[in-house]
Amino acid sequence: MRRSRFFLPTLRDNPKEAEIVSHRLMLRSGMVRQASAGIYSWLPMGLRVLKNIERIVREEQDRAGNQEVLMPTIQSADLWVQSGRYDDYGPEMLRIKDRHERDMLYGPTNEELITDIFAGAVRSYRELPQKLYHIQWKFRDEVRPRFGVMRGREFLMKDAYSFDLDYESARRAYQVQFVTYLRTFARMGLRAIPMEADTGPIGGDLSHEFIILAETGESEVFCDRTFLDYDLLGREIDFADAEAVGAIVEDFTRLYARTDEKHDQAAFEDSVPEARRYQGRGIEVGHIFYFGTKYSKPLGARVATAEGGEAEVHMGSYGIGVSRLAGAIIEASHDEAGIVWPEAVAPFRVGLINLKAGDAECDAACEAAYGKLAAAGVETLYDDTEERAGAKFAEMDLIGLPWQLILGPRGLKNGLVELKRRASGEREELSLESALARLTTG
Ligand code: 5CA
Repeated sequence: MRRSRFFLPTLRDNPKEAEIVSHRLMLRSGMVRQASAGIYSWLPMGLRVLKNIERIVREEQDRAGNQEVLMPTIQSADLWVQSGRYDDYGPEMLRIKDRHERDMLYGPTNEELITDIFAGAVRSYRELPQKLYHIQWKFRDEVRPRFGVMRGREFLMKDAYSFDLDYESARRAYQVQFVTYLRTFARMGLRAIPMEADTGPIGGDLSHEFIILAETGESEVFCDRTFLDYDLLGREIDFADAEAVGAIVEDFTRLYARTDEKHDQAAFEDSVPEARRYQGRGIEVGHIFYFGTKYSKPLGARVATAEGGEAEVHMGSYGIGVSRLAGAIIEASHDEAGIVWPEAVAPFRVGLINLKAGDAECDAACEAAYGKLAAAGVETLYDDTEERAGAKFAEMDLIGLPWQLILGPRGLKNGLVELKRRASGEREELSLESALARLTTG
């Protein structure tokens, strides 16, 4: 993509309404624009990141044997009346009437709808287990939408649902999602710690929130600092091996880690030596629940059992805040100059800077480099504009692409270009061929 053509409305100054760094940087780097309170448009730069996050979430859900569906954003109120949540959900739910005066709503989550789909299709224990997920926009009329996409009213969520014959099998499904979450967040360069959590309006008695430690987080958390040295699972997992999966969950739930609703100061002090106690704030990027028959009972999700009877299925639901993650990753990865994107979610891998646009030799070298990167499938933002060098550097640092490839007439005379790693700030002078070789491998 050529910078001169790219729709990238960056801001020089800090927008006043943004209280936290990720919100400031998302606005300044032209990723999103607010449409109304807690509702955002995603501009090209932001959408590229959102899609990368979504792709990782999808790949990991698929890998663990979940099947993707797509349910609508607008739901009929009927199922919610049946489950008893139509009244429970209160003013957070956006209620709508259609032209026939029927009660509809913009889904804040999908337990009811998915349970109804399941109940209409599955009759026998032989068809279990089932694991379905979708990635869809949700709406919650939050009391205090704030921090940009971190607490929006409209937000993108991955929600998965599991259906099992009994508790034991449902617990395995829960554990597989638990481990899948560790992998998913690790791939985004995040250290997300699973913490015992309250179940809120979703309900149930077993639940973990996945939390990134950050002072700007909205959750108050208490945990053992040992987590900060944990290998959070970049490695491959055999999900068919229930014992191996169970062992990982065991390993991660052994240490004290709880959100404030579940916190017990005496237990914390008993189990964690003072020097290892972390008490601070965190960002909830995922939340998983086991809630047994809470929805299958009222919505009639029953299957025939091997013994000739009938049983309500045991369910769990598993959420990831896909749009919130865009902000959370920035909270975890930035410096004074701007965003530092981890490779896996970066909107482009390389920023190619032409230090003297209009200079025939420099233009030709940049065009050649741009062509080679494109041919190798390396996503590149080519700054071909006539801005000053200083402004180009500042903007590249702000938007945080992992690599900067810098070409100027002075270096080119000696056959040299500059390669800068955004994360470390390390710069190296080398030949264009060596630089391209570096960027097109790995
Ligand atoms: N049905 C369950 C699991 S599928 C559920 O809705 N869980 S949740 O309420 O915890 O939401 C799942 C995830 O969505 C949260 O962990 C959080 O990362 C994200 N999320 C929740 N509310 C918002 C919001 N207002 N703005 C942005 N992300 C949100």
